[in-house]
Amino acid sequence: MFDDFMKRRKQEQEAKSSGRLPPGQSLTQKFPVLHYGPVPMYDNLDSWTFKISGLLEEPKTFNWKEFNELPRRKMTLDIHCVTKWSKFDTDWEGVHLKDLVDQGIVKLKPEANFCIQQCEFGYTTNLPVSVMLEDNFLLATLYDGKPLEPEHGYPLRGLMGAVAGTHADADRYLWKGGKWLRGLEFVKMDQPGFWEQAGYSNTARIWQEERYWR
Ligand SMILES: Nc1nc2c(c(=O)[nH]1)N[C@H]1C(S)=C(S)[C@@H](COP(=O)(O)O)O[C@H]1N2
Ligand SMILES: [Mo]
Repeated sequence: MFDDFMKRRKQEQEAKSSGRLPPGQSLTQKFPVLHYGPVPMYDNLDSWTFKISGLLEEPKTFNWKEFNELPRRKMTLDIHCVTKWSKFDTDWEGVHLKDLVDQGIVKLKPEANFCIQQCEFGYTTNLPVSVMLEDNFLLATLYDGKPLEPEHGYPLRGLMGAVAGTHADADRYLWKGGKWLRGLEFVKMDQPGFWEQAGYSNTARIWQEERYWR
């Protein structure tokens, strides 16, 4: 017990001095669960769809099988929660928006400035499209090589993290990834989402410690 504690303290000191731990954060080995409202339960994914709508040349709807046939990526990210825990080296697999854009599967209109993640039960969160095209955001279906746990967003979540060793402007707190994701809507004007309207920072940049705006 005490050894574990000392080990964690040591790792945390190292993480801080290496600049990998953002201001005000502590390291955890666990994977805490955080959200508002119930966890959706699926008997099967037969009627699950993923809709891409708004400012694009043609709207798209994918069923679960089609979604899994899209180009895929694996990513390892450090994740940082606004409630002050950080977890290093988390392994994810899923679909990256940039691949969909590069391969012409999603054709954005030039005025598509922001993207709203639309989740079960009406949860939304908003990001500039430029941020979602970076290497620290994924539409994730697998964590640690396995389907997501229900409470972590099964079957699909937006995942926002940071690439270890970089301090990118695109690095945002974890709430910028919506669990139980069912669609993306591209819009011209920004639309603050659920936590943003509840008082969390709209921009949520971790290295600037943008946690709350009131
Ligand atoms: N649909 C939905 N997604 C959500 C939330 C939520 O309330 N509903 N909370 C966000 C918050 S505040 C955080 S910190 C992360 C937590 O993800 P985790 O439970 O997998 O750790 O999910 C985010 N995604
Ligand atoms: Mo959070």
